[in-house]
Amino acid sequence: MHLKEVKAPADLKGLDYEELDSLAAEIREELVSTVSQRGGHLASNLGVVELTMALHRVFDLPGDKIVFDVGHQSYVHKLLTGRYTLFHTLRSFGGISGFPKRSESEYDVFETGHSSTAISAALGLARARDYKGEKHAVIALVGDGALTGGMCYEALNDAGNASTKLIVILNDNEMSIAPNVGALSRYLTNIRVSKGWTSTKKKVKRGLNNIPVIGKPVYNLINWTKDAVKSLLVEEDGFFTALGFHYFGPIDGHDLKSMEHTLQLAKEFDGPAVIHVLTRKGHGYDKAEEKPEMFHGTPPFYVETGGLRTASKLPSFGKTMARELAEMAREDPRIVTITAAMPSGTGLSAFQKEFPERMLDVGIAEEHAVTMAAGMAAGGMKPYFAVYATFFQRSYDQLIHDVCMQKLPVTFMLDRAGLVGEDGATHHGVYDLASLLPMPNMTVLAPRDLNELKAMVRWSATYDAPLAIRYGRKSIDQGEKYPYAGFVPGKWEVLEQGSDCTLLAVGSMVEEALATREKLMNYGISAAVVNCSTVKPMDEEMLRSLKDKPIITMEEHVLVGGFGSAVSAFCVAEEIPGPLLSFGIADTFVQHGRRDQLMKYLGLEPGQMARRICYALENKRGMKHE
Ligand SMILES: Cc1ncc(C[n+]2csc(CCOP(=O)(O)OP(=O)(O)O)c2C)c(N)n1
Repeated sequence: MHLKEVKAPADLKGLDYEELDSLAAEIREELVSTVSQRGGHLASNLGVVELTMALHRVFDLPGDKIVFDVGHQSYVHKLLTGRYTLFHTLRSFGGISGFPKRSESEYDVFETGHSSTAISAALGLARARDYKGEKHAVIALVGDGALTGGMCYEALNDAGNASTKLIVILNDNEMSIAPNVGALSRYLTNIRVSKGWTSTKKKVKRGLNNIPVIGKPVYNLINWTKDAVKSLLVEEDGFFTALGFHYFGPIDGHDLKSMEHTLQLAKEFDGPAVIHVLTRKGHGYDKAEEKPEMFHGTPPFYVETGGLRTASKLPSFGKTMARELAEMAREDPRIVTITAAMPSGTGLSAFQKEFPERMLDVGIAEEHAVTMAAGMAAGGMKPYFAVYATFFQRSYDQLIHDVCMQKLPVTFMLDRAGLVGEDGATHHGVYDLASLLPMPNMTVLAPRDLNELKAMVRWSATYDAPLAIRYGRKSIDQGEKYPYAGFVPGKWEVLEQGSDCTLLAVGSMVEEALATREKLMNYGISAAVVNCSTVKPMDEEMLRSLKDKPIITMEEHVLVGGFGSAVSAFCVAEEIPGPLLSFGIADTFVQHGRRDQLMKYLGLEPGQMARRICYALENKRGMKHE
């Protein structure tokens, strides 16, 4: 049977192991080919091909339920649940999502994107089942990286005590995005070693597979199977057992037969069970096996070489920040940086290269990272927590209670603020201002380009209170046309003068405001453009000085609680005219697609904004004439 003939998981059930092997090879080929065009989470999906097939053969979805932690490894599941023909639209505007989506399929029972939620969600589904007197299985598929997140322990603690029937599959590939960290990761290594498993990474012998361009993995299947069955007989006497779970494993996650055997045992077990599965990230595509971190989430690439199809000419905001901090750290021993399992994504690996002992990877633990940073600040250090704006949402109470209330000098470098594009709704960083602006003692900055970011980072070392600097995924350098004049906190920068209205723009929207200004000229409208780089505190003096002309705010953030709202509130309090228009993100979850497509969808493309401004100014004039 070919992959294109698989319409539902039931189609897998009658296949023999030879057919299943060739189906696995086809799945890998499809994964590599589609992700090479669309970008996405390749290495994690290559690692769970057999695991996902085994799950669909042993369990009966959609009656039985699987919750995918993070959900980035759900592509194989999508391919096996009737979405093969749509798979080429992966992560594109209007296409299928890179994460589980309830609206996409009845086989996607719970949506994820942020890490470490699956055990809680699965326990909820299991309890709902029990209340309703139903009998189906509920499974949480969790990576060893995700298991560094605190919610997992709250859920395990609750589930082990409840003795509800629930299966947790721990997909242990020894990697988060980067190599996994922490004491629990060490514990998992100990289990592997004590049960006679050498490091799965070491066990890989790269090479051939029966996929032409992908290469063929070679290892001794017979040994794997024997080991797997043997290890099942060994009772774990440790962490999971202590929490009230029955522990199965470790088993070879690329050996379909032994995995099915274990899943069947767990299916029949009446209580909470953990199955410890060993997989290899990137399995079956040599480039991804060699560089699992790079192929964790990749932009489009060439299959033959693994090289990216388009490489950005500019360094990212994150890398620029990290290099600047490294320079400063040479002189300032107080500076330490923190990441929650994202050293490369945040750019901090550039800092880590020079100061490995001053870059702390705390695991996928954003809440802990914030309070730990607060502790470091209270102890006299100068911590910088670099984190994607969307994952920072996790740390809201820690921000209030541990940082702002005590006015501790923790600096948050909020990356991917704004629309992130293809990762979609769970990943857009559009709620950070709404959480930061109401917070007493908080200062919030947003650079218009890389040069301004550097100046802000320099300045941050002299600042002794909570600070957040937000910047987007798209790198911007305006040095040629708008050379940077120097950062003065609390002072906005007039980039262009104009007599008809003033565009007040934040961060990434400064570039869009300048483009909108050009478009407005075609309508005979002269607009000033102001870079509002200190979002809090606002430049109140400038705002007051603008009261005689219409002002228009622009931000890549939700409208409620964002910059436009803050300007409106100030104007109401001062009894001066508020914004004529506020551009930002409406009250909706924005789906996936290229940033330019999403901006257009939201009416934030410069031509669209110029037209709206033109109508609004005409209406205003019309009202004056009446
Ligand atoms: C709260 C949160 N922080 C950070 C991330 C970014 N992230 C996505 S996947 C991942 C690593 C997950 O590792 P693991 O669970 O072991 O899965 P694997 O990719 O190794 O299969 C991270 C850090 C996230 N999705 N959610």
